[in-house]
Amino acid sequence: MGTFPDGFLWGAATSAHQVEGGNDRNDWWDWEAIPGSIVDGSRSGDACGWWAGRAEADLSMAAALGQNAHRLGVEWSRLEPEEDRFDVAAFERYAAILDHVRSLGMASMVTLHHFTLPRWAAAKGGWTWPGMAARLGRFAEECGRRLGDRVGLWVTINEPSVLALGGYATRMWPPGRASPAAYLASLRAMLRGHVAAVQGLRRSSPGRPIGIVLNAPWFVPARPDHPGDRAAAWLQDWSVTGAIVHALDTGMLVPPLWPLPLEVVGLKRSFDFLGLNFYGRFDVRFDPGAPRTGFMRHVQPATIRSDRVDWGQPSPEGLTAQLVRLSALGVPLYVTEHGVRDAGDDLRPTVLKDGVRAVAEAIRQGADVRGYFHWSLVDNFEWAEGWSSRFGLVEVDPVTQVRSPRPSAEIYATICRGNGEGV
Ligand code: IFM
Repeated sequence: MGTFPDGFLWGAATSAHQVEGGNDRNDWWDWEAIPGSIVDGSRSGDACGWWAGRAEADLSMAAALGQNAHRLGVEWSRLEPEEDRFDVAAFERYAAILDHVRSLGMASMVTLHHFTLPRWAAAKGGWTWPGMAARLGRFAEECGRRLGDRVGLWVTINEPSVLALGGYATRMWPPGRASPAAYLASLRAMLRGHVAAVQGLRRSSPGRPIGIVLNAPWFVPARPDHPGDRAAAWLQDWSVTGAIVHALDTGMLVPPLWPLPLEVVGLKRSFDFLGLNFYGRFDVRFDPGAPRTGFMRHVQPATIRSDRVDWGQPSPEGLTAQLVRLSALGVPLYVTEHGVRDAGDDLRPTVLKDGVRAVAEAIRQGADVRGYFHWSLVDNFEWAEGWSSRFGLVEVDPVTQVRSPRPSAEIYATICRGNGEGV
């Protein structure tokens, strides 16, 4: 037997708002309309046309490219356009998409909350509204009831720390709160939302594995022996990843999430698997002259960087390290996203192959990794980057909707068909 177990999931990931098009009832639709909010002035618009019918062709293309699984999202604002009013036709459209996935022999992983909020929930304050967690729980229960028999794996929330950073600590994303207190409050609320979603899904979709997806960048000291760099790297990791992993592991909020240890009832080990989204390594340097960025700076080379966003330096070692770290929690792991901003497909072949080797190395070191989902199947609406950052194995022209597979699509197909061997 090779390194990757039989039944390993090889797929790509997408999220609802980024590919569907016409999602005009959520907070992102409104945010995109604010001048200056999207770097290239673009809008999600028709996105990749999945809602209008292109999902099936793209998923068939994924299957033809050797993929045996797909991670997709459902859009809360479609399914619950007004508080407590669920849209039966929208559930039917997702049921049709999931039936298509199944008819292709592919497994599905479905994310309930991937950054966007229905307008009615955003209007109440989003993740700083005290009722938010319970609303996610109610929504999750309804999704379980109506779609549960079609879903392989459920994900409650995608990347709480990234949403908290973009929307609550800064003004990059809605609701643009730019407040450290809101950052922490939103994280606490998302952890509670995860618990409520798990409870809702357990009631309506019993027996289906449920997980949460964490983005865990690899923060390393720029000068390995420098005490200031070491402390800064540790602190950044702790506030972005470590405190959340600790909370999921023990059920306890500790600083900076809460000043004194505080239990969140139901949180401890409230997941059947964990998803890791991994993009890169950040070299952290202590900088006494940078109080606004917590006395630290990132000094890694600008490999996956746009004018406003840095995804870090591609780092197979970091991917292995984070998988091995999460394996300490004792549940199966999935790489739920890994990829690179690279319209020219210059870096992607190497990032992809190195990434798969890094997963193999984590498995050799004892991590129970069950799948790898590349971000992304197709170019899509990259949040505040608009259409200016391209992550697809397949290029998409958002105007003509023409698809053009990049060389990486075929490289990945060979990996998928060979179950990861011989990379
Ligand atoms: O496009 C995003 C995705 O929605 C969440 N994880 C990171 C990706 C690339 O930035």
